[in-house]
Amino acid sequence: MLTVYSTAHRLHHATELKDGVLKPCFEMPSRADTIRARVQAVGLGDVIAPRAFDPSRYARVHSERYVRFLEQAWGEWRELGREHDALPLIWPVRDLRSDIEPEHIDGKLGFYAMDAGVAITAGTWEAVRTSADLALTGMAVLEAGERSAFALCRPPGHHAAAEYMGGYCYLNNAAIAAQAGLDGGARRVAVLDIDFHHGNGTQSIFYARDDVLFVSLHGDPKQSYPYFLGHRDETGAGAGLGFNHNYPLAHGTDWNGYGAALADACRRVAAHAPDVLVVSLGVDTFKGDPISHFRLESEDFLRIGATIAGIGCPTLFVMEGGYMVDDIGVNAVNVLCGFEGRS
Ligand code: OKP
Ligand code: ZN
Repeated sequence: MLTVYSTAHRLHHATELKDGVLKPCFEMPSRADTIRARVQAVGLGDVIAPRAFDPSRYARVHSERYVRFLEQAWGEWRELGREHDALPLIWPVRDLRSDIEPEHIDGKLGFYAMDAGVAITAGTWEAVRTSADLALTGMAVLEAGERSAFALCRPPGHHAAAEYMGGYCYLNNAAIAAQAGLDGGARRVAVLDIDFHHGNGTQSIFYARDDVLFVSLHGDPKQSYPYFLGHRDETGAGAGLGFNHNYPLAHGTDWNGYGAALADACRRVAAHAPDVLVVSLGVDTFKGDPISHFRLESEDFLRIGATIAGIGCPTLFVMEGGYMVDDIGVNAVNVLCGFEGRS
């Protein structure tokens, strides 16, 4: 399996507001480099650089003004003489108006963010757009005839929706790749999200559409971030009714509960008969993850890969979360090895 990787991710290393304190993000550069090292250690396949795509490709699933905001936010912040990471501090909840884009950067940050886990720094845009380009390059690899590819994206993407960032995510790499698959001729695409956290952004982007099936296994939003989406009764809207399926699972879920839910989720994906499958690959379901609450063991990730392979469809793996840096290399690559029938 080819891996698409770039060192550009290192340009993004930010702080987040966590437990009331400004701290370095758990989503840190060593994550991607740990996974890349494991890809090479097991001889998964060649590591290739991404092609550069035009931002109009990102605007197939995001609004143009949101993409422009991401590109310009750091400059606007710096014009005010600020040097620390740009973070939002006010949000248009419920009866506040969200139909008018503010002009001031402080207003824009709140307008385009769902939480304070998405700092913008000097290198953020370059890292973010390269991350999306990794996913687009991965989709191009499949279109060239490969059965699978691994886009080693960082920052991740699945919390980012058409017009907002959140949870370490800025551009939705998986959604951008899924849309590229359709634009390249696929008639049906599925996105299977196995990150511990619900992929609210991906769900939101495709919620009213029947050409992209979204299926997600995640910590129950009653107990887990992102709290405000990911319940079982969210099954799609309009033409998209029946094309969204959530499997909220309780804290403490181990392979017993997880394996059964995954088998059911994969049956649904196979029934959609996708021309291409995008997997939002998070390994924060691991028992030792510092910010998540499932109990999967490293060997379970081999089983996940084998179960996904059973769908029998060209598959693009897009890296999402996973925060215990020492183990995420083994766990992420175990999914890919399991998919290939290796142990
Ligand atoms: C991203 B991915 C708010 C941040 C709360 C965010 C967790 C994001 C997980 N200050 N924590 O799905 O692994
Ligand atoms: Zn996650």
